[in-house]
Amino acid sequence: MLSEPVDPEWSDASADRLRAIWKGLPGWRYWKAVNNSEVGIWYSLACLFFMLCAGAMALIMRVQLAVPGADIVSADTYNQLYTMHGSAMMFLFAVPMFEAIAILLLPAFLGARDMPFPRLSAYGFWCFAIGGLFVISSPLFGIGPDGGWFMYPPYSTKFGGIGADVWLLGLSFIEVASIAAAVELIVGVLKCRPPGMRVNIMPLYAWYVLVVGAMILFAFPPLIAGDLLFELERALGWPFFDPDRGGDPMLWQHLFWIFGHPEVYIVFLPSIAIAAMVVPTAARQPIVGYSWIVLSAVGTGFISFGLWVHHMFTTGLPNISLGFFSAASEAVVIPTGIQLFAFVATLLVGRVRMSVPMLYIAGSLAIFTAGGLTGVMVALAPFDWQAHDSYFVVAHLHYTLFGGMVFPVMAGVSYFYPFFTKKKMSNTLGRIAFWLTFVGFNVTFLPMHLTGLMGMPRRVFTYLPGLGWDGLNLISTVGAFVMAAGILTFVWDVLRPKGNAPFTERNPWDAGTLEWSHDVPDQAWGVRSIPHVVTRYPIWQQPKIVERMDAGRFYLPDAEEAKRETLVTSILDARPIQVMRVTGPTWKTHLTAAFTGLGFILPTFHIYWPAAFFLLCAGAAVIWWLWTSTTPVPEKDMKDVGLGLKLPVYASGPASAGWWGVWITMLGDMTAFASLVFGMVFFWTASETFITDDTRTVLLPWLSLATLAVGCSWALTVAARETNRRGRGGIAKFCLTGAFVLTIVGAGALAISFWASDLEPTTHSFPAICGAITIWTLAHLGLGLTMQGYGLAGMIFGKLTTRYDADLWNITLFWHFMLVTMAAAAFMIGVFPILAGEV
Ligand code: HEM
Ligand SMILES: [Cu+2]
Repeated sequence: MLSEPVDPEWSDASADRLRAIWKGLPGWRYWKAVNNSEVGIWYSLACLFFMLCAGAMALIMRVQLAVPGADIVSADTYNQLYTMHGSAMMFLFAVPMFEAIAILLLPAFLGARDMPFPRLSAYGFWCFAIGGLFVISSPLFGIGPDGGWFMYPPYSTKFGGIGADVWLLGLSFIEVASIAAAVELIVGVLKCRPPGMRVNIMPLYAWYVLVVGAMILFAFPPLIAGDLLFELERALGWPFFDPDRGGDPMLWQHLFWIFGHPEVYIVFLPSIAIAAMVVPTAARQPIVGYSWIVLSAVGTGFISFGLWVHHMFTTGLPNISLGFFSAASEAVVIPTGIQLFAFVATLLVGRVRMSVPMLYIAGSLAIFTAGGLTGVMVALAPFDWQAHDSYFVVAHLHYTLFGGMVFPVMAGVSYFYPFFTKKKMSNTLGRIAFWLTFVGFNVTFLPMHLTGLMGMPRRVFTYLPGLGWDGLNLISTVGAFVMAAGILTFVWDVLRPKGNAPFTERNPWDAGTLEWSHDVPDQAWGVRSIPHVVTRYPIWQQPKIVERMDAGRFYLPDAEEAKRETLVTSILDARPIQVMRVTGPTWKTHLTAAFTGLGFILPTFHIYWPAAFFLLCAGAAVIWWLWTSTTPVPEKDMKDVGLGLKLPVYASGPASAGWWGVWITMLGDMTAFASLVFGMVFFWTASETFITDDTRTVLLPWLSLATLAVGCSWALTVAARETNRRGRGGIAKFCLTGAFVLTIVGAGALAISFWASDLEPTTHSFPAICGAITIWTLAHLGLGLTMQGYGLAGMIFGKLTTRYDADLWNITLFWHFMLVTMAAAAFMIGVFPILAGEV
């Protein structure tokens, strides 16, 4: 069947229909786009912009440090500069750059037409852009955060103007967007692969996206929970980190580094993923040790969550923890080593072409290995006691970040550039940029090892002459400018207009993976038809595949109903299960992002009521957006997708991508909640005065009522789904109404149990953490209530029926997690204090 010729007339007509529906809008309406190709480009350019800002701040710091006693900037400005430099590089460049590139590339790797939830990525991008501009511009107005990129209390809870609020609220806002993108990427990898692409043949890049997405899901929520506690302390005086009132600044350090260490790997693994795509192409040889690489990537992901304490070696922890975390930190060398060795092996067995991308990969391997070696040094606690907070650490972290992130990203950009723009970057400029950056980098950071060992502390705005640091600092500053020249050359080559340059051929590097099947010049539809893939390097290993894709021989070659469509397949073996209709251009996402932005940014200036109002508006905008676009009732049940296959157009429950989206989001949500619970247990183990004989607790009868009501509300929600499924719509409506009422009762009782009790959160960490858990649970009840109302409205207005019940499945899924949250909250604030202190 595959080899039959296609009717040319049909082929042209169907191509026209596809083009029409995927085409972007002209003029200013271009900005309504939600396609992964548009959003991905904006996202990457925004990250690049933030990177350049943060780099400029670094140059100012280097000028200030060039000679002893300089006064280019004041101490106060210097503090803001390094804080913003570090924070922006990590939160506005390293992580979002990964997500931007992944959003841009992933569908192409998978032969999909778009990401599963295009509007979600657009929303995430606009949130990121608003929040990022707000945070990065704060030093211009002198209100930048100045507590360092890890914001340790007590300094940051007590001093520093509103800078800490800018950091906490601005970055939390961005972290939410990062999690949204991670959810989308995970669902993309799990559910949007082409038919036949079992997990064990998917491109390594997709594996890394999956691992890193999962890491973001478990690493960011503890930080968000920490931000919440921090902001409650700053705004309302709840003493989580104040030892005078039973708090403990170490809790912040734990929550921060439970995020902060995996963050290092969140930054590093996606870059390894780029190497995993460039290396086989450069060696013209499938990657050596595919399964080993996958196992090591997953292993690195796991181990990286067990290392955070190595950032706290100097805080006076017990020796047993030092030993354990030191050993674990050394252990991560093994999976990292395996991945690097697999690349080296591939290069050894292949015939390597030293293309520009390969040059950057080689540079990255060299620099990262050097950074890894100093990592092995600082992972030894006794060495770290000496090197901690010195320039040795600054040198170490930049070696890992440049080797593990900046160079691979440069490799990726020059490698994929022809894929995005159909033009090539200049070979000469590429090599000049590489050598300037590489040499400049080493001239800047190599001497810092020495300045550090000679005792220069990090985060100082100046130093005295005659300490032996002068010459080394001057060299570092000169090197920084050489490196800046290299990076600017590279950026110029990326951005310079290439109007006259000819289009490149289609697969300029002779790569084997699916993304290079894209047509030249590019079409917004991505692939002309979605292929059946049975090998790891289809272009190398499945003859004629590109030709047949182009001819529209495979799946979804047409857009008969003028809808944007892509295939959904099963998780392990990629059996086709649904034709998913994805959403198109809109302004709703911008509106929602603007409201969300105001809701986060206004509290920075201590403007609370308008902020609450705008958050409500954001909620309303989300409802409007979901109501008008997600899971619409289709005009027909089944659709012929080509090659004789008929698939349903609608799916609900575990077959649908949306259900998985909710599931994965809730995993992140539970992680944040678990971090609050961790906080409570931490206080209890760390302080003897946390629960004492005269500790008072919440009102237990009201708490019990709340738990009971929420439990019943959950049961009724499940009952609504089941009765609806069996065609008993009337009963279902009745159940859901009952659930709605019970949720209100439960939330009310929970609020009373805390606020009518004697607990006064500002007095001590115990009432404060109980209050935080109560607020968290109440907020979720509010969300659960909204969902129940949404479902009810859906039933009344015919959007939700027996057959089309995806929303109800998703609502019920949320409620499973709601039940767990409520039960755990009730246990922690009601039962645990009694067990723990015999109160
Ligand atoms: C353009 C080249 C860069 C230069 C010249 C540079 C320079 C510096 C300097 C001098 C410091 C120490 C400030 C101090 O302790 O007083 C620093 C800190 C830092 N840099 Fe960079 N950097 C560069 C690129 C990067 C990149 C690409 C990243 C991450 C992806 C990064 C992440 C950090 C972090 C996390 C800190 C710690 C900030 C803190 O102490 O709170 N830097 N950088
Ligand atoms: Cu670490």
